[in-house]
Amino acid sequence: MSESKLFSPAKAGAIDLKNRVVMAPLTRNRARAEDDTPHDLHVEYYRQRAGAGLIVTEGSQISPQGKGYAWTPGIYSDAQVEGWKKVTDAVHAEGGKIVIQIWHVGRISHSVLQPGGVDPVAPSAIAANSKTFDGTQFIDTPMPRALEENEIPAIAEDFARATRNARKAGFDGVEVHGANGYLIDQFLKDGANKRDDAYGGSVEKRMRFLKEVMDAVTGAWSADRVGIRLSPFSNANDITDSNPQETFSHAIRLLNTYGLAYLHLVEGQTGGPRDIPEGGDLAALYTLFDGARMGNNGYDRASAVEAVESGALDLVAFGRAFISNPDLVDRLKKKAPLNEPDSDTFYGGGEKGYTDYPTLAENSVAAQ
Ligand code: 8OZ
Repeated sequence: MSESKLFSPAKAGAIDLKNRVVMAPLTRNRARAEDDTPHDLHVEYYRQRAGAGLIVTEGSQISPQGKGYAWTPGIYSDAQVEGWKKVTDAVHAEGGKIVIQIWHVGRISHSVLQPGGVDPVAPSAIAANSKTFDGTQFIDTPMPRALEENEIPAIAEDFARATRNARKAGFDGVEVHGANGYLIDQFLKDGANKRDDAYGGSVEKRMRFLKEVMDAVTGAWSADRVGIRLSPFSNANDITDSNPQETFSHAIRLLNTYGLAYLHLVEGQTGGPRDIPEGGDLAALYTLFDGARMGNNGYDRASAVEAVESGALDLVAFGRAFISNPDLVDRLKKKAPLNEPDSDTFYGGGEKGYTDYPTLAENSVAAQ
């Protein structure tokens, strides 16, 4: 029996992947509370999942200001770099590849999560009708402060520092989080960006922040080690755009000028239906892009095999299935049943629901 192309090697820019199954970025809220540092639990969690062709880590804040939820890890301090180094060493020892997702949440935060208790920042002073998690409960995201024009370049520089730190920590590359209603998406989409300066108004102006971030990141590491995640049609975190097909066609043309490792698209609503609104065309967006195409959202074995064999995608990212199946690639190869994820342990806590999901071999021992 010939194996599906899903299990064949691929390249994402300069990164060689042993198969085309990607572990999607997954927020798990288990960093050390005092300094947002990943630790031994993260080493074990990512080591267990090194069978993926590529692991994309959970979103990791580029600065204290970029944090939006309790216990998400950072990639701005030396202690965080040291913590991540242990993770990348463990994944590499198992023959895996791993990139870090670098993140600034913008308005999806709260003063209780911000240094000095200040308001979170955004392109415009428009509150998102959304929630964040403060470590105890879900709380409404508040009215943000609109960034001054002269504050914005420093945020792009924070992305550059995060990229240099990722390199020091031994990652194979970085994924810029441009999706799901966080800061880059807030600048891109006109529902959240009402600026009338150089960073808002026309599509070109709304893309300026993205351009400054990509200039900074690709200045810190070669572009063939840099991927980006976008969610053109998602309304996650109360984000809207009046013409996403046009906005994201422009954005992808801009991204093509860098020679990036990959484009990662959330297809439809983040963690929800795959439906695309009237006038939207995902295939057209993928076709515009000149690098590896990674798709995500609700794929199963059959739809992932089909997407890769038809040539629609080069790589398929699985989220929930990787939470509960550390050996997901092995299971997909064997068409074995999957463990069901327990949503009560997705966010926060310790090893329960994190590093204690059984492999196929452990399942069969348990069944005896
Ligand atoms: C779930 C919970 C908190 C954050 C995203 C980083 O949607 C997230 C996230 C997901 O991209």
